[in-house]
Amino acid sequence: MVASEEHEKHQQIPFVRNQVDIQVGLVGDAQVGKTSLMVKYVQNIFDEEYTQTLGVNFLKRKVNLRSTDIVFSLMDLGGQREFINMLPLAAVGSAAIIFLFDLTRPETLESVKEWYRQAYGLNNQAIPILVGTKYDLFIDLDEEYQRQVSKTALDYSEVMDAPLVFCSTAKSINIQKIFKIALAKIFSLTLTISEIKDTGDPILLYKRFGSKLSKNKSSPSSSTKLKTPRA
Ligand SMILES: Nc1nc2c(ncn2[C@@H]2O[C@H](COP(=O)(O)OP(=O)(O)OP(=O)(O)O)[C@@H](O)[C@H]2O)c(=O)[nH]1
Ligand SMILES: [Mg+2]
Repeated sequence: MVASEEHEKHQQIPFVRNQVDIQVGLVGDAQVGKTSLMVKYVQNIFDEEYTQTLGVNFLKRKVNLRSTDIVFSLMDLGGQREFINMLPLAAVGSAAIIFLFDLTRPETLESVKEWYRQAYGLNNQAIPILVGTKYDLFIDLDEEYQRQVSKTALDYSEVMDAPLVFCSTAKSINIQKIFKIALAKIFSLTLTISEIKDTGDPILLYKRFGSKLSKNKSSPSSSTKLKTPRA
């Protein structure tokens, strides 16, 4: 084959990018905002109306990481207790599991213990990420309540060795960052996103959590009782 033909042949070969599929599970009590977060991240839509998830929702989103296409398969489990038998669909095979609670309903943070215990029993390799939702409503609640929830959430994230993010799907706060953190922790990459630590701000803490080398994870056992929020 002459040189010019060789050249032409090379040009006809399409450039094939690597593709890596990553499953991420979303779990937490009913109405904490799991479906809203997933739909916002994948379709950039927010719906104020609640539609209960019956079983499991599934959406995909592709992102680029250097020369690789990462395809996120997001598995969103309905939070009603009756769907707990479908937890394996969200937990088994997931590289990361996002545990969501509603920042305005402290009992949903308390429930994370049980969600974590059950999910961890099915998959103890997944990176856990703890996400407090509805930050837009949380900032209108009294400061003492905010301080207490933030402290308890941090206690939980420490025991779970999970990055902690407060987000608002309604106001598009910290949504993309949750998945950037998931990706970084799964592949042990360095992230340059600034951390946010102050009470009243949309907390974003990830640097010291979720290192693949960390071992002794256990369930949160914090007995701190949270007060009911006041507007
Ligand atoms: N203000 C505010 N409302 C939100 C936010 N995220 C979700 N919601 C609302 O909270 C309600 C519940 O959201 P969903 O995403 O359906 O909750 P879910 O966790 O999927 O609930 P289940 O499917 O029953 O497990 C809906 O009315 C949403 O519009 C948020 O960031 N801010
Ligand atoms: Mg749902």
